[in-house]
Amino acid sequence: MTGAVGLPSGRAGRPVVMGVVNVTPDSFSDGGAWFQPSDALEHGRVLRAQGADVLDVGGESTRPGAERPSEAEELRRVLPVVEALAELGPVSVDTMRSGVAAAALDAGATLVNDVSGGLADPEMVPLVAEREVPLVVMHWRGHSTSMQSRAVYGDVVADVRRELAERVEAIEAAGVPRSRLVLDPGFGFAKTAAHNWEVLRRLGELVDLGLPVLVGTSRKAFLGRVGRAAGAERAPLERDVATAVTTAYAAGCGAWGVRVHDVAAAVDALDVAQALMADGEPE
Ligand code: PMM
Repeated sequence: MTGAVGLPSGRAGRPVVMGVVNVTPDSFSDGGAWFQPSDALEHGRVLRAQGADVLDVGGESTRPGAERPSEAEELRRVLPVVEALAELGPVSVDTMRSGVAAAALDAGATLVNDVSGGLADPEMVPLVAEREVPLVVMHWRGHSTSMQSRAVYGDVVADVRRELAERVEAIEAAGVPRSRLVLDPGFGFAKTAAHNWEVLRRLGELVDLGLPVLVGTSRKAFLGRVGRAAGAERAPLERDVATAVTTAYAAGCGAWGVRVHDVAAAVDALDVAQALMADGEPE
């Protein structure tokens, strides 16, 4: 094994832009447009050219109610794409399976994005400890088939904050230093629209935990409904302007990074946010 891998950073002081490459037939956000490896590769190249700092390659849809693919199928989907895209720059693998993470790291990925925060597979945290790579620890309460029944909170922000802090403690105790962890509140995972809005409004309380925070609101359903009558929601592909707004807002709250489908819009939004937060005339 070579030495430990650090966290990626954003260009020119901007937050990190993680571009989504879903190699799935059934993701809510892009309707399976990149299911063929050649299409996923081409899409990844475009996102990289648009300014993505990291490409997040995933082979399992986590939309509410989704059935899981087998591990063999997940490997078949992601490995060729990870291998080819890793030649162009940093790649993360979006998986809950340690076997898929291990193979993706062997193929050139340098970051693991586990939406279960290491809970779904007990071998995930030991693998990340051994490989000395960064880990995105998302707030998670169960697989997609059952997660919406778990959307029960006292104070959603306090509960997410506490559950993430507990994960950090357990993961650190298992040998992954906190300097390699990124937290993610898990928008849309075991959360109603009201919960998502509350977490986004109070994002600063999660940033205050002192670890980098990744924000994944891109194209999610709660952005589709706002301002629209019931039955007139924006379709997923019509949510990129709304996502650009949450991206700029996340930057203002001190987020470390955003996970987005429309990378060009995110880069624009972050440039404007950065100009707003700077002193004097922007460059
Ligand atoms: N959302 C999805 C998948 N992976 N990973 C992180 N860290 N955070 C998220 O919010 C997240 C994720 C589901 O949406 P997709 O269809 O856009 O991949």
